[in-house]
Amino acid sequence: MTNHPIHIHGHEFTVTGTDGGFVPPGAAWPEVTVDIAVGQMRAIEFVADELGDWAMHCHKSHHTMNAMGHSVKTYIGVDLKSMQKKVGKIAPGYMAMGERGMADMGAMEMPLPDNTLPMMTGYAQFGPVEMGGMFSVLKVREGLASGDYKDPGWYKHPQGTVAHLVDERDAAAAPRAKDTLDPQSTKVDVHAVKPGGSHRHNN
Ligand SMILES: [Cu+2]
Repeated sequence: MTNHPIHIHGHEFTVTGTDGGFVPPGAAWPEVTVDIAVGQMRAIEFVADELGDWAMHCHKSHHTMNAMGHSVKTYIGVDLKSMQKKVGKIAPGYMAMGERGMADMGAMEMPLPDNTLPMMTGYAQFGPVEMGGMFSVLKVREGLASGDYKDPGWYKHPQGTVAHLVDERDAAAAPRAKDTLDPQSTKVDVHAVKPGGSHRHNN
């Protein structure tokens, strides 16, 4: 019983409906996140024209990282070894998790207590999907028929568009600031890229 700021990647949408019905076109507003209170409904509309697999999810991180328990903290970046040891003394078998995000949890697929939904599960093409709960994947493809909800499979990224680790031996030496510095001068060349320009929300 809480509100859910629902967010999609890759597209802007228009909020076109509330519980009172569809709003007049002039009153619809552009968004990428719409907060939905308890018991509320919102209609959103957008043109799905950015090809890819896009996250559609609640923007409260604990709603996508556990079974929506509001008193559970996230532990990203925290070294939990000593805590695991201490808690393990009174609760044998206790597992501290979550310090590296939730991929470990997604990969584990451990047995669950009765009447409990999995915190997260499922793999995508790059490994475990690190979100669960109020999270889905929006698959935008060319040529999908209207009303065709068959799974089109994972998006085939055009060659050269997927980030990957570069082997240090193959990589050219990264330029360092000192290489471009005149030792006699205190001037430094700075190259800044101003964000914006395009208003696309597709990262
Ligand atoms: Cu939520």
